[in-house]
This record gives sequence, C-alpha cells and structure tokens, in this order.
Amino acid sequence: MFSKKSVFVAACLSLVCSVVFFAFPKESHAHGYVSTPISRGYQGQLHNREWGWTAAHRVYGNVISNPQSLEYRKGFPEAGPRDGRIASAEGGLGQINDFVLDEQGADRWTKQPVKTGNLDLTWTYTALHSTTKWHYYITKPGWNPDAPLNRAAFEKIAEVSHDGSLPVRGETHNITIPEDRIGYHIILAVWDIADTQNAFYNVIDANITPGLGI
Ligand SMILES: [Cu+2]
Repeated sequence: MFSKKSVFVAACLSLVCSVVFFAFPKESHAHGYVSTPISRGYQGQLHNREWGWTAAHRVYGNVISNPQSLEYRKGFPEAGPRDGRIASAEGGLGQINDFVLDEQGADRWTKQPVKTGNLDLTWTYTALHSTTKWHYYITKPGWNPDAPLNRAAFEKIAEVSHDGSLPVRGETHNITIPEDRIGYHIILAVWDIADTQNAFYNVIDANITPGLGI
C-alpha cells in the first residue's frame, strides 16, 4: 500500500503539473495572424467563440484554436507552400495539421468588406519575431474562386521591408487595392521572419466594393 505521505506527495505533484500545463499552453511558440481585415483563420477563431468548437471546427478545421501558426518555409512565390496548399500554409509545419483552409468555392468562406484604394492592414502578434519584410498579393481579374489557390492566380501589390528588428505591435501597413478588383477576391499576406527559414501565410476573403475616388 502507498503511505499517506506518498499519496500526499503524488497529489501535490499532479497539482504542480496541472498548474505548469495551464501556465504554458502548447502554443508556447506563438506567432501572428492578420486581424484587420479578418483573415480566414482568424475568422475561424472568432466563429469558434460565436458558434462553439464543434460547429466552427466543421467549417475551419484545427486553425480555430491556432490562427497564429500558419507557418511554412519562406521564399514565396519561388518557394513556400505548394500550389493548392497556400491558404493552409501546408498545414503550418504540423501546428495546424490539416488542409481544410485550402478548400475553395465562391461561397465557401465568410467574406470581409474591403474597398478599392487604400487598405489599412494589421497583424496581431502573439509573439514577436525579427522580421525581413511583409509582402502582399491579390487575385488577378478573372481568377477562378472554385479552383485550388495557386501562384498563377496572384499578383503582388505591396512589399513592406523591415530591418530585421522586431515588428511594432499595432503598426498598420497601408496597401492599395486595385480598382479593377470588384467582388470576391483573395488577399494573401506573407510575413517573412529574419532569423528562421519560415514565414507566415494568411489569406483574407474579401468582398470588394468601389472605394471613394472613383
Ligand atoms: Cu513564433
């Protein structure tokens, strides 16, 4: 039989373990996501809060608890996630571990209201990383929303270079949405990390309407 003392010690150890477990959740290496406009993965997290886990997970997959971890090798468009695996960032190096975000369709995803012209885009950082640059792409006129997302569907619209230091929380990037992109388009945001081989890939499903100045 166990002594009363050993039972007491075991109970204390399990309490310590549970405290340590909850104090250091598994996203101990957390990163960032585009929060303005709301990215596909972050929308999943918001729908998780709104709909509950089961309903949100059915639509978005594992990203609902980890939108900051859409991480894969940098070097887009020459390298990075393969065609058809861009939105999931190849499953985020196992941190997301599914490809639900790669599903496509004109009505598959919740759209964010975006206007042509100036767009203020903001990342929410759950951990800061030294940064080389951010680069932004948008689907071309006539892209096929029912086809798997591939490089050929995108063109680059902005690059924000950085000096290898940490990004500043709350800083926005002002990019320009071309006036000939009306209706459903996808914006691809890429955050290149300076001191790793990786980058973060977020897509934004935008319903674009004409902005001022047209
Ligand atoms: Cu990180």
